[in-house]
Amino acid sequence: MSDFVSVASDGDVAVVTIDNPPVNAMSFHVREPLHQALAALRDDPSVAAIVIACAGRTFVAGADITEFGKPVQQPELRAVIAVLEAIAKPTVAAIHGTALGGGLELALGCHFRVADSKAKLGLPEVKLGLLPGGGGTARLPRLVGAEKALGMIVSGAPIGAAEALEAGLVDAMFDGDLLAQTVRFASELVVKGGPFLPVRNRNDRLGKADLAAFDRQAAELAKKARGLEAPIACAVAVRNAVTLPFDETLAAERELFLNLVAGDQSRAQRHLFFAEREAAKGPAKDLSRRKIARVGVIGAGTMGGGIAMAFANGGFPVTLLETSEEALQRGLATIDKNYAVSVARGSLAEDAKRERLGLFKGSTDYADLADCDLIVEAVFEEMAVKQEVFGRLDAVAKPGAILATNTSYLDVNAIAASTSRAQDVVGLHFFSPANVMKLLEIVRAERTAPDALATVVELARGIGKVPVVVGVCHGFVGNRMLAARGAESEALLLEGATPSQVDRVFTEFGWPMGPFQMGDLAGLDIGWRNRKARGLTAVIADALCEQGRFGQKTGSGFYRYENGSRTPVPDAEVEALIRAKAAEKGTTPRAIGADEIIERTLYPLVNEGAKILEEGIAARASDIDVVWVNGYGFPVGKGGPMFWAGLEGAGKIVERLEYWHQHTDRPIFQPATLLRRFAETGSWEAAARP
Ligand code: T1G
Repeated sequence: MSDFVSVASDGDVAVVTIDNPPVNAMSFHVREPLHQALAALRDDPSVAAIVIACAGRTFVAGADITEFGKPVQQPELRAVIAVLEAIAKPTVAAIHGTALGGGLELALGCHFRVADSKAKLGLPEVKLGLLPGGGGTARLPRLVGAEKALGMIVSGAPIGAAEALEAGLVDAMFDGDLLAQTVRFASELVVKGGPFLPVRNRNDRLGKADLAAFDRQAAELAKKARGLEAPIACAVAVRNAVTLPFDETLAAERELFLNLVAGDQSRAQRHLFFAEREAAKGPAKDLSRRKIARVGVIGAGTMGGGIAMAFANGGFPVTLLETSEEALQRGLATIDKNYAVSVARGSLAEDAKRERLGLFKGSTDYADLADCDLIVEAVFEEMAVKQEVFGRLDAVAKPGAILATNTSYLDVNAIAASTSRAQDVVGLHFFSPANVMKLLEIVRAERTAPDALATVVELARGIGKVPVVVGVCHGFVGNRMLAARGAESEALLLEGATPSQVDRVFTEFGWPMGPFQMGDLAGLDIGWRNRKARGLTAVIADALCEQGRFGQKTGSGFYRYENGSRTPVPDAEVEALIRAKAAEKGTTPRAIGADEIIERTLYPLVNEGAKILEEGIAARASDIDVVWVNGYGFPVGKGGPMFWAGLEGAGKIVERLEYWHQHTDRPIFQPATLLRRFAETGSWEAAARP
């Protein structure tokens, strides 16, 4: 056999075990021996049934994503499944862990599937800009029906074993020794006798498909695609299962798959898949980790409450500290309400809510933080306030406790300097709402100890965050680049663009919303306060704030929001204000095209990313992509600003930045040296080589 596929016999049941750590991906070195083993077992008269199982922590978690974009090595997964499905003897997949993508498709090639009760099953290919390419779009609908299959494949979300059993995707669910019970399941099939119907021949669920309902569901899902091709292709492929013969469905699936896998969107999404994992590796794996048993959070406001929930959601006991009992109770009440909303939505069970709330301990006394292993402050964003808090923490925290600041911008070195333990200080920049947003910028200060850093990186993954280690500068990676992206916003308005025109260019690019809508959502008063603190002005945004137009929270900002609606309505008053401010500046409005808007917002975004790389604030370009996709809604189909720069053409970006630099002399348009090198070399890695 091979190191990756072995065969053992348990009576007349053959057990094929795949062993390809870490996730049993269906790599070529698995497909080839598996294909051979199945053919041999098919022809072996002593074998009455076949079980396919996996060693390690999971059943096959998919095709090997690293193989995409390279020449295909035969046998392909589809050929392996075809051999499997043609076997007349009963075949059973023993599923534990996560049977995903090509892994679930392999299992669909069996007559039966049995699952450990904690297993998950799904077809997440859409998250890679693909669709199931191993027959999943033809076989899954035959087991669970077209509409359930459509939802699973277009969302890419896995389902649990119990739901899979209920839906008909698995035939039995076990606890305990999965393999032994699967072998017994297979032996009983032998006794019962066949014939055993392959999935491809099961058409009864399809016959009941309500195509009109299916099309309505597909149309609803298409609205959320936001320019992504894969969700649309997934719906087409699943619909084919209802309307076409099996083999034609497979052929159509193959064509759709080949089109997607070669496209920029899938390349971008596969880039992000590996980029997130690369970023989460943080410092070297071999560093020791500090034990984190209890977390303290200072501040029970929006950020502090969200951060506390993020840790409680990860199972950590949390001590939540506020300055007064009234503020503390208000914060705890908000947390309770947030969990209640999740329960009402059905995304959290009532007992889970009680369990999580049971993890909270409220206090107004710093001394109560003495038993915390990690303490995160989320107090007012002012250096003096933060330094006072850290000074007090230095006095009460136990030795070795990690002291983290949630600052969005401030110098973590200066905060660390207000303690006697700078080696224990790190930044944990959560994004609001902290219990929801995935991104966590982990700020490595000059003296942050490597083991402290490694501890919080691993902890971040453990609570479901996407960690990116960043260096100290004003705004770290995300907010510093956000400032560059927004630097021209006022100029664009004064020169003739309208807020809705700029926002429309962004949404057509694939952003969930544009900068002006985003400002209204977050609250214009936040930027206004920051500008005043730094002696800066923004004539239009300041004027709006002076009129009390803070955005959605006040019913108007750059847009009007009627009767509490969140729908932005262009406001003639705002456009008149813009015209008046332009006249004061002697600026004559002109027509501004979409290209110019992109060049004056997204090109500076890329350029600032290049400067951040040059300064070592980010370790790699893909980290910056992870920040922007997970923290700011950069469209996944474009892979993040640094990946997109390659799609857009770095040479073109440099040329246009030079043009705007000549016309405005503004520093954000001065092309970074590393961007020029990227234009010459074609990759950020090559550009960074001396
Ligand atoms: N191919 C190659 N490497 C993979 C991989 C895959 N499918 N899945 C994971 N890895 C690597 C990953 O890069 C990391 O490597 C290590 O395994 C641990 O992963 C034909 C076309 C299974 C839920 O999309 O969702 O099948 O960083 O850190 O958090 O229709 O991995 O250690 O060097 O994520 O425990 C469809 C992708 C593929 C599933 C485990 N399948 N994987 O999560 O570990 S396309 C997927 C995951 C396909 C067919 C189509 C997760 C996981 P390194 P990890 P984890």
